[in-house]
Amino acid sequence: MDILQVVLQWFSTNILQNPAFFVGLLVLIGYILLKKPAHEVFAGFVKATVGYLILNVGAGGLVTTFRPILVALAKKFNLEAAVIDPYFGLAAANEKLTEMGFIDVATTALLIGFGVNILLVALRKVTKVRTLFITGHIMVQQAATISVFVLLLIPQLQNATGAWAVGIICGLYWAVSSNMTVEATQRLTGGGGFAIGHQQQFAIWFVDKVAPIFGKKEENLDNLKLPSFLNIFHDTVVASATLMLVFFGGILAVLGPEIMSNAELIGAGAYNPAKSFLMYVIQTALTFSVYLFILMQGVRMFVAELTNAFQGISSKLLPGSFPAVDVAASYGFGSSNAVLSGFAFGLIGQLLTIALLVIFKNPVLIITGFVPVFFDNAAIAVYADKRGGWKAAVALSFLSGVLQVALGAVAVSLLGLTGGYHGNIDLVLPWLPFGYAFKYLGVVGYGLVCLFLLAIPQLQFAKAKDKEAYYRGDAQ
Ligand code: ASC
Repeated sequence: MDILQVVLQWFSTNILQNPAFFVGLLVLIGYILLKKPAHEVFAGFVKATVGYLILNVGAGGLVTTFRPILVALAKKFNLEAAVIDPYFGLAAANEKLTEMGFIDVATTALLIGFGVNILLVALRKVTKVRTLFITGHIMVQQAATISVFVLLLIPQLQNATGAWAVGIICGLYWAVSSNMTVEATQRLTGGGGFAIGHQQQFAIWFVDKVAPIFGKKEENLDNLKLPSFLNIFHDTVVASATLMLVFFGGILAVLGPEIMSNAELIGAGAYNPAKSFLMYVIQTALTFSVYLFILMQGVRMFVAELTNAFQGISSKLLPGSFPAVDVAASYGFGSSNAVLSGFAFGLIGQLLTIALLVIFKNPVLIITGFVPVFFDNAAIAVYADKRGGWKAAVALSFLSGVLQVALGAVAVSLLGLTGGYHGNIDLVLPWLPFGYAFKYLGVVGYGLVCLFLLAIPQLQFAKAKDKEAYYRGDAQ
C-alpha cells in the first residue's frame, strides 16, 4: 500500500501536475500502441513535450509580464480588493484550507479526481463520457478552489471523507465539462480530435449554442471588410502590438516610472530608471505580441503530435476517448483576430462592471486578473465567431467579462476569501450555483450536483440523432 502511495505521489507531482511531460508521455504511449518505429516514438515525445514547454513559455510570459501591471494599478489607487485570477485564487484557497486544517485535501483529491475521470471514460457505454482531462496545472488550481467550496460550505464533510467528496466531484466536473466541448471543438478544428480541459468548458458549450442567434458565421472577424489601410490588423502580430500599445501604453503612462521601477511589485519586468521610460512602455507593449506568437507556435507543435498519437490510446487503451487539453490549443483555429477581440471586449465588460461595483459601493471590490480576462474571453470569441460571426464574438466576450466580475464578487463573499478568487468563467458558472446548493442543502445539495453532472452526457447522447457520430465526436 505504501509503495502504491509513493508511486502515485511521484506520478502526481512529476507528471500529472506537469502537463508538458504528461502530454509527452501520452504521445509516447500512443505511438507505441500504433506500433510506430522507435525513432518516431522518440521524435513524437520530444516534439510534444517541447511544444508544450514552448506554450508554457508563452503563457507564463504573458502572465508574469502583465499580471503585475494590473495589480500595480490597484495599488496606485489604493484599492483593497480580490484579484480574479487562478493563481491568486489558488493562494487564497490554500490560505483558507490551511486555516481550516485541510491543506492536504486538494492533492489527494487531484489523484482521486483523475481516477474518477478515467473510470468514467472506461465506462463510456454507460456514462457517455468521452474525454480525459489532462491539463494538470489547471487541475491543481481547481482542486484547491473546489476543496473550499465543498469543505467550507458542507461542514458535515469536514472529516476523513472530505478528500473523497472533493475528488469525486472534481473528477465529475473534469470529465463532464470537457465532454461538453467535444462537438464545438471538432467543428472549430475540422475534426482535430481533441476537446478542451481548462476553465471555460461550460461557457464554450453555451457560446457554441447561442452564437448563431447573434449573426451569421460568414460575417466572421476574418471576413470583416476593413478600409484597405486597416487590413494590416488582420495580422495577429500587428493587431496585438497596436492594441497593447494603446491599452498597456495608457496604463503604464498612468502608473508612471516610479511604480514601474519597483522590482518587488513588478518583478523581472520592472523598469530600469537609467533608461527611457517611453522606450520601456513600447517594449513592454510589444512583448505581448512576442509571447502570443510563442504560445501559438508551441500549441501547434504539441497539438499536431497529440492528435496523431492519441489515436493509439483511443483505439486501444481507452477506446473512443479524446484528450481534453489547454484552451490555448483552440486559438489557432479561429479567425486571426478573434483572440484579441475576445480579450479587448472581455476587458471592457470587466472594467465597466468594476466601475459599477465602485459606484454602488459594493462591499467586495474586484480587480481584473490577467488569466481569466485573456484566456477565457479569447476562447469565447474564437468559438462564438466561428458559429455566429463577429457580433457574437463581441457580445459574448463582453458578457463573459461582466459575469466574471459580478459573480466573482459574489463568490468572494460566499467563500470568505481574502486577496483573490479563481475568477475563470466556469468557476462562477456553474460553480457559484453549485456552491449555493452546497450551502443550503448540505450533503443533499452535493448529491444533487453530482447527479446533475452525471445527467449532462446522458442528455447530450439522447439528443444526438446519430449515436455513432456521438462517439466519433461529430454529432450535430
Ligand atoms: C490558466 C492558467 C494558465 C493559463 C494557461 C493558458 O487558466 O492557470 O497558466 O490559463 O493554461 O495557456
